[in-house]
Amino acid sequence: MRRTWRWFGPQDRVSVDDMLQAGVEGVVSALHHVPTGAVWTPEEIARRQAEIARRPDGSPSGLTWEVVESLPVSEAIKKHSGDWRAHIDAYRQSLSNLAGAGIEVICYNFMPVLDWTRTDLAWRLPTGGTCMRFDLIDFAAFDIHILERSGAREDFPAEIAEQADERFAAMAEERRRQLATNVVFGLPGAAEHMTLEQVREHLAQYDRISPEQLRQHLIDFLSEVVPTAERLGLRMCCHPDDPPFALLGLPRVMSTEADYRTVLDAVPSVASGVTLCSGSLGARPDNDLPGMMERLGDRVHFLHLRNVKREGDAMRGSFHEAEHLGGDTDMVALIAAALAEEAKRRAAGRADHSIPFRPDHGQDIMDDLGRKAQPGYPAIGRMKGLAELRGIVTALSHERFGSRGPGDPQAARL
Ligand code: DNO
Repeated sequence: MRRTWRWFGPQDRVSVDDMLQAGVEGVVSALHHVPTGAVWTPEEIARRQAEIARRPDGSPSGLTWEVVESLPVSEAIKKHSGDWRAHIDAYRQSLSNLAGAGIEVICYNFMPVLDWTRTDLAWRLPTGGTCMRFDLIDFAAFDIHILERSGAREDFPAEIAEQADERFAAMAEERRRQLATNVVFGLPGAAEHMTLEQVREHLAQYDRISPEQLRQHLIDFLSEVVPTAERLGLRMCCHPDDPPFALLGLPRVMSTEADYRTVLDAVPSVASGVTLCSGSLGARPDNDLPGMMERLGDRVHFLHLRNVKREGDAMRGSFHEAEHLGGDTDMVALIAAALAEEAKRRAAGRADHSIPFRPDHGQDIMDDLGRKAQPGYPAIGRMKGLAELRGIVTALSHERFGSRGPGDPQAARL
């Protein structure tokens, strides 16, 4: 398993040296400044590669850009509207330019309007550290009372809507403003402070798009770009919905194992695969992460290892981002399944037998608390996660004590 780390570019408060000190082998990055739908040019790709290759003192870092996260899919492609065909051509051109630069793994998602959503970006833990949290009652208060989306109340169980009424009534003006900012943080254009009116406009455009239709648009998109990816030797991998349930009346189609199975079967090429994000998928009690790794494994091209603690048994409920070995996902079993998949690939002679993983998100602890890195992407919290995950990988791979895959007598002990 290859240790990777998400880096947002030179403005990232976590430096190339920090990555080296954390024990990173490869870098995950994206050209966040290129507008969605436009081509990633060879020049811009080469510039980011050079930034990754150089330490702050100018000496070589020895690191390379190994995974793209994300090459974003435009809203036009998701809706089959406007310039969507031109955006597909641009997507293919970007894939070709990335392949030309030697980058093979391309992560993307197919969430309409929203990327990830939380109600708290810095929720205080008993230790004094902070983490991100999704509180369903706060979210309902936003949807019903701040966004005032028509039909919002009916989208929640009656008791949640009532609790949201009470919570909103007691909420200070400052918290109302902060809640709105937190929820729309993942919306495209959030950096330009999208107004609530603009959010409503984006949402309205999905009024007539059912989940079945959105799924078909995803399959259409893959049918168009996967042959190109295949020819170029690339591995595309779809990130799940985060959180993995319907929000704001939007269709969501990559939330469960069945969702993945449908899309993988519809475009049966190894170039179309999965970003298995244990944190996103783990927010639903019916997602069995080690089992998904076992069953979807041959198409998993990228792993996001993160843990969430669900605050109840509901299929759609509150959760917070736990420590990497805390929370509800059995991380040891998940990593064992990933190592077993790698062993199968080695036996089959697959060149992609080493699966890149990154410690996804981290709690803000120690010096992270003043550093103001991207929410979810602190230096020390992620380094702690990486160290813990690396310990499991090392132990399970140990030639005397660990499992080296199926058939190994040690495997039974896991
Ligand atoms: C959040 C991330 C997501 C992810 C995209 C992938 O921290 O995991 O924003 O990068 O959904 O396309």
